[in-house]
Parts: sequence; structure tokens; C-alpha cells
Amino acid sequence: MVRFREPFVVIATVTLDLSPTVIVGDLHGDLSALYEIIEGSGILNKLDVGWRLVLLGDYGDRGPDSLGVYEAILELKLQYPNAVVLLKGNHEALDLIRFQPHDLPDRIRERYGSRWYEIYESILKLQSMLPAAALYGDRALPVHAGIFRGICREALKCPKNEELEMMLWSDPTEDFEGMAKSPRGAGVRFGAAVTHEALRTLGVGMIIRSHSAVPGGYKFNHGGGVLTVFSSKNVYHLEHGAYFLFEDGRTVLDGIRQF
Ligand SMILES: [Mn+2]
Repeated sequence: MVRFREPFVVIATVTLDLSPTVIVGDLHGDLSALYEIIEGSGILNKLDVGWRLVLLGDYGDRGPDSLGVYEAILELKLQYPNAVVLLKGNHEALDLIRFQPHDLPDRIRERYGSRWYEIYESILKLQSMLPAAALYGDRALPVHAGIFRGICREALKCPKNEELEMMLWSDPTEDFEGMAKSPRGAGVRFGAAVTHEALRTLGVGMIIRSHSAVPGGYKFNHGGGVLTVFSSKNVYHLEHGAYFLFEDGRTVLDGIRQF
């Protein structure tokens, strides 16, 4: 298991410049999907020449190799601390809302036996320090799940618990324009009017999120204002996962990579 050293500074939203960026959606213990993305994007040869890797959260639970995913992303973070950005998903916010399935502790127990709790605690501590969103220049807001009515840069800096819940649990909808409670039991469903107001207020072009297992690995909502990328394949038996490659001068469609 990778050991990380303190101090880590807790920042709710990180600000990123417009370096080329690979954005990865939910992995949920699908280590082979992460390997496919690393290989397909060639990112390992680029992280020390200014490229960046942003992961949208939901690293463990559900899939066959949650610990493998944690080891891989922590190795990357230790090797390239500034170029690798690990965002928080709802599965990294157990302290906010308890959810099922949460099988990560079982996987740790299987591998580490009586030492399991020490390791689980250090993972929970790491999770509590992950930022919830990123501002990618004036282009995008990468965030695990969604946004909410009234979102602004101030709220992104220091979100209240209910705001954090909406960032980690919500889903876009085409059924209505506004915002309503989610059938997930946490977060909201937000319509196109909420998205377009948020994009105007935040001064960014689009929301890039994951959280929903969409067929094909990606989906646009709200006239292109929201892009979902989902990267885990084996957990949901999806034919394709996807990630997103952001490069200045490239169109959004050009940046979508299915695998
Ligand atoms: Mn999620």
C-alpha cells in the first residue's frame, strides 16, 4: 500500500490552467479500464511535459479491483503531484452520506487481515482531503456529479454540506428546466436552465461530470452544456467506456475518446 505524507491542503475547488488534460470518469474498481486509458492516451509520457490527468472520483466499490485502482492513482499522484488531480466522488464522501455498496473495507480486510482498519482509516482520511471540483480556465467545471441553482465561485471555494451533496450526487435531466429532488435519495436532478445559468455565473463553457453509467461511455445534455464521461466498463457490463482529452484549439467532440 502506498504511504502518503502530510501535509495535504484541503481545497474544495482547484484552479487549473489550460494545459492539455485527460479527464477520467468513474472507475469503481475497474483497473483494466484505467490501464486502457493510460495506454490509449499515452499520458505517462506527457505528465512531466505539462499535461495533466484529472480523475472525477468514485475510485473504489462495486468493481473487482478497488485496491488496485487506489494503488495506481496514488502512485501517479506521488510521482506527479501537480499534474495529477484526484477529485472526490460520492464514494469518497462517506462522512457526508452513507451509501451502498461500500465493499472497499471488505477488499482491504481480505488483503490485510488484522491491519485492515489502519489502512481503511488512512484511505478515509485521504478521501476527506480530496477537492470536489476543478475550474479549468474559462472552459469547464469538472465535478463528479453536478451543479445546483445558485452555484457561484464563492460556493465552489467553500461549499456548504448540502451544496457538496449536490455536487457529488446530482444528475442532469431533459425532463424539466429547473431543479428537483433526485430519486437517488441524495442530490438533485437539474435541468437546462440551471445549467445555463451556472455556466454564465461561473464563466465556463461546460460541466464535465461522471456519476451515471451511460451507454457508450459519454453523453451530452443541455445542448452540450453538460458532458458525462464514464470510464468503468466491467462493473456495468458496458461495451465502451470513455474519457475526455482537453486540448486548446480542439473541439469538444474531437476530445471524446471511447475505448
Ligand atoms: Mn458517483
